Amino acid sequence: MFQHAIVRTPSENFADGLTSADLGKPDFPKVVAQHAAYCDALKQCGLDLVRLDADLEHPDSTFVEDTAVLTAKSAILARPGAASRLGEIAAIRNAVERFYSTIHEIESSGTLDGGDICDAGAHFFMGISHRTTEEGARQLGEFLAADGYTSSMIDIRSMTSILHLKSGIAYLDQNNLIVMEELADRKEFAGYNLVRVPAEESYACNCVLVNDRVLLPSGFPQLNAALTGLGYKPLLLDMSEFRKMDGGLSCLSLRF
Ligand code: CIR
Repeated sequence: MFQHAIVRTPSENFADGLTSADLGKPDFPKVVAQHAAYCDALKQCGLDLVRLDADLEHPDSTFVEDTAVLTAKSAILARPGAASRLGEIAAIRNAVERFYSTIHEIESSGTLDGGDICDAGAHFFMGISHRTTEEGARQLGEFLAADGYTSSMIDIRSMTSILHLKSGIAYLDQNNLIVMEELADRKEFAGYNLVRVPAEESYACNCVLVNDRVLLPSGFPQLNAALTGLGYKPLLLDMSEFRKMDGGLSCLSLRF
């Protein structure tokens, strides 16, 4: 069970962040409203929120998941692959120090975005992307191994459809792995109960199990039905404004 989540208020210059999406400019009042609804959903799932102030220096800083990997045993501070995001780590370090006695960090020359790291129980999938290098993943793998977790790398550098590994997969529980069609036949995922998501719904692959609910972007009826059929209780959230900045649902919080 998760007890806490770190979130960060979007800054007024949110629209100045990085994006490759061609979906238009985010509407700031809607960004604020969608973020508030997201925070309410986390509270509804029973989490206490640590809310960090908006940071005008870092318009992407509301995507806190990219800045750390938090496990039951330790916190690993990431080292974002985008230079404009490196300065986001300091505030996250302060926030996690309250909760973790063991804090590691990814060091140069490695880079790693938390959005590439999928916690699948005792195993972690680490996406090698345009943000996360093999060296960054190697360092994370060592920290995880010291805590008794296994890990493996999945190269997504040839894919243009996703920014991070978790843009295309999500592990829930009970061996259930949500996966976009384009990744579904990767040998690494054999052995999981795959919930294959058709291309037109692949944005919704980035969903997250938070205690007894699955937070799921609204507007994706096939995945909603599949999750309901498996016994999950989806809690739908409008993510339209975050999607415009390549943001997935999971990246708006660090849950632990
Ligand atoms: C970026 O390009 O870094 C941000 N605009 C979006 C990051 C989204 N992160 C995520 O989905 N894990």
